[in-house]
Amino acid sequence: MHTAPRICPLCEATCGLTLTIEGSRVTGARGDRDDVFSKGFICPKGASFAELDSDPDRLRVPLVRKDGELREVGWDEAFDVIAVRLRPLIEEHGPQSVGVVLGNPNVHTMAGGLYPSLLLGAVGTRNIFTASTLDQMPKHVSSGLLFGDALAIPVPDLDRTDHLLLLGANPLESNGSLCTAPDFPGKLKALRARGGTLTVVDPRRTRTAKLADRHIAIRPGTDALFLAAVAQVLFEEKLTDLGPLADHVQDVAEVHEAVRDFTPEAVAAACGVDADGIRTTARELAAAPTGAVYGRIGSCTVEYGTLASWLVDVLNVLTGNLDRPGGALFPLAATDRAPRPAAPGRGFTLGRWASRVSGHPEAKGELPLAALAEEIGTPGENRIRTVIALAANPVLSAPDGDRLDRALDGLDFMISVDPYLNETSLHADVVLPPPPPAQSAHFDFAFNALAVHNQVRFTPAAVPLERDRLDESEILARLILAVCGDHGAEPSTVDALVVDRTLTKAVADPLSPVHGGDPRELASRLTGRTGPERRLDLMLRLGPYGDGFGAVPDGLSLARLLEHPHGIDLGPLRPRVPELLKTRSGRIELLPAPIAADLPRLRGALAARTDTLVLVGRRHLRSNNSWMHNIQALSGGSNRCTLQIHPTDAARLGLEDGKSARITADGGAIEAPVEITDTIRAGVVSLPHGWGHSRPGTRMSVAGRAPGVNVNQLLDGSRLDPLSGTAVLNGFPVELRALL
Ligand SMILES: Nc1nc2c(c(=O)[nH]1)N[C@H]1C(S)=C(S)[C@@H](COP(=O)(O)OP(=O)(O)OC[C@H]3O[C@@H](n4cnc5c(=O)[nH]c(N)nc54)[C@H](O)[C@@H]3O)O[C@H]1N2
Ligand SMILES: Nc1nc2c(c(=O)[nH]1)N[C@H]1C(S)=C(S)[C@@H](COP(=O)(O)OP(=O)(O)OC[C@H]3O[C@@H](n4cnc5c(=O)[nH]c(N)nc54)[C@H](O)[C@@H]3O)O[C@H]1N2
Ligand code: SF4
Ligand SMILES: [Mo]
Repeated sequence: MHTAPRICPLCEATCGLTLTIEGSRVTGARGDRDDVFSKGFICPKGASFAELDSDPDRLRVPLVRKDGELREVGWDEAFDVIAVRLRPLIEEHGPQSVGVVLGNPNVHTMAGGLYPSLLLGAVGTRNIFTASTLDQMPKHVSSGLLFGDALAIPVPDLDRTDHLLLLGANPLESNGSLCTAPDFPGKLKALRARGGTLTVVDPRRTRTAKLADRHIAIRPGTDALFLAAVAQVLFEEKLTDLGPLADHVQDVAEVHEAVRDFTPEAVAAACGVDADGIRTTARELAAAPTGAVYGRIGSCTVEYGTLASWLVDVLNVLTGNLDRPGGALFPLAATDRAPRPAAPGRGFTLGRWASRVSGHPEAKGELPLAALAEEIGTPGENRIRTVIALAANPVLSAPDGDRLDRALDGLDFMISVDPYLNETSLHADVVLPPPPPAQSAHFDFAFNALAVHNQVRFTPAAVPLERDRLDESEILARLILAVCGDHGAEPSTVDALVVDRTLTKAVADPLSPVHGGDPRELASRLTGRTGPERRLDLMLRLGPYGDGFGAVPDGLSLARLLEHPHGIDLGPLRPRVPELLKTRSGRIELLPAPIAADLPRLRGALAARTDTLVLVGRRHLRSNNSWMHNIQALSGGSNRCTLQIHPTDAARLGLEDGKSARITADGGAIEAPVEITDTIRAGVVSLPHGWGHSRPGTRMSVAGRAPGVNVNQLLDGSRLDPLSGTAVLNGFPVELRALL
């Protein structure tokens, strides 16, 4: 029996775990007290790592459809099938006939960080759909427009702030999102213990809201109105103070003009909150020595998601909190681009192309995942005929799974890279299962760039790869080779190509520490046992803390990182403006044109009906989207798919606790057990997502025993935040009826 460190891949907090290993099996997990970032924190999901890793329902070998049935085959045979079928389909129908779907776990694996962009390049399709358009795309769009970089997302400085205004997030259940912070609950408690204040805006009195000094139970979908009113008060009461940031911001007066009509009194009825509460929120935010505004799912996946996301940072700017310690800052990760002298950039453009059927504009190169079914099912040139799904379960995660279900059945060819035979992968012609997490090395490419403290950690595979297994990196590299017509070539050639391309560019760059060097000689100095590890070494060495291949003697490299199995602390977040700005003006563009053009729509919301019942989602600590209901240790108890409703609404509609209700909306009707609770605002009901494991043909035995219902069946995919193409998953109207 021995132990090994492993960074937890199960949520954005990226806690360090200490795995107990017997032989080559993981038998336990506890928090790693020596981890420089998480310092021993663990949650029930991390604690169930062993069960999750050894779930007997995980696929061991590839599946290939033969005579209509999925059969187990060897890896070579699976890739032979892909090579024979995929390339000819692309040649016959063109690259746009391929839809690529990237799901959430891609941000939680090394493979998902390193290969999807290469796959997309190899296929050459614009039909790219990811979980982002069910999630944080509004934030990418607002960051793209404000800062010129869709990936420049400010995070609240949780450890130092004096005041946090948190909207539409429930980190006590989710452990945080777009804000990587192990022990988020502890950080909120510490904020209060040091005399700071916490305001939570959420239609539900969540566990996070219970921790707050003030809870504002807003009517769903109206955060943009609320935030606009807070901005209006800041202007009206002369509470704006940009501080040193003022030199780098344009259009402040224009924003003042744009929010003039959104007074607290004007928005109060629509938001369902009192005007005084909005004024107090503005005054407290302005008065705090430092403060941060932070919005998440409940402010993103709503009708005005991009406007709300934009206003979050407008408030951070107006109060001088953007880019200052204690406010909202931009992390600098070890694999980020090394800082360079400030210079105007290329800016961020929306709508460079549009989806074929409904003409949805692209955002950040993506089309709305809600439009995938119609892109497959609607005849015509460039119809999607082939789908490659990497770590995605859109049949449950995206609107109208029934329609997507039928559409996927009509494809010419489908590949799923997925450890489970679930609601989506059951449609594939080839299923390629990655190994359990303990068998892969881990590095957080995505989340270090969203972390509340700069740090870097790498954990090698904790146990060796089992026989008959391929690392997910190798699976994706082989897929890329098949797309390129190089089936059978060494997977490492994909990594070697990237290394060569990156170094060739670096040696030609006068600002690079390797300027003038020889790419081949530099490549020969990379360490790492695998292609992805060598690529990581390259990124670290050319990154902001890197050794520059010797130019910076104490700098970072993979070898140096391996000497620190519990990670290296890179210090608290530091100001990065203006160096990080990539707008055309070289400044923060506070009122971008697409935002200004969307504001009249928000004005319309002032007069919206407030008497309809609307639905919001919720998360449970022992769950994760659609794929962790198969772990016995995490199932049952309060982690259930119930319809939460306020007592007054239940009484009015004749609903009884524990009995079923029929819920009807745009996309159809579902039935769920009623849970009466006064923790939800009247006029609002809540159902969690990721349930509905009752479709025949899946192989998830535990999940199938308590299947729940799919909330996304209530949607037909037509409700989108127009600027980002993000599905409206929160705050849509529903009708209820009691069932006997
Ligand atoms: N109504 C409603 N719908 C929602 C949401 C909501 O709040 N309300 N939330 C949305 C959000 S934020 C998100 S991110 C999406 C998530 O939706 P998806 O992107 O579909 O992600 P998951 O549901 O987590 O499913 C992940 C898939 O990846 C597989 N998987 C797990 N680990 C690995 C791995 O290591 N490698 C590979 N290749 N596959 C793996 C799982 O088996 C599963 O099939 O759902 C969205 N849908
Ligand atoms: N345990 C667990 N952890 C997870 C996940 C999981 O499924 N389970 N999923 C992971 C993923 S993919 C993500 S993206 C993150 C998400 O992390 P969070 O953003 O923290 O997600 P939620 O817990 O869904 O919290 C969203 C909150 O918004 C509220 N809300 C709904 N509509 C509105 C609205 O219009 N306005 C306001 N102000 N609030 C509203 C809901 O009541 C809910 O409490 O969690 C991650 N972590
Ligand atoms: S908080 Fe997230 S990263 Fe930490 S142990 Fe739990 S699931 Fe894993
Ligand atoms: Mo997400």
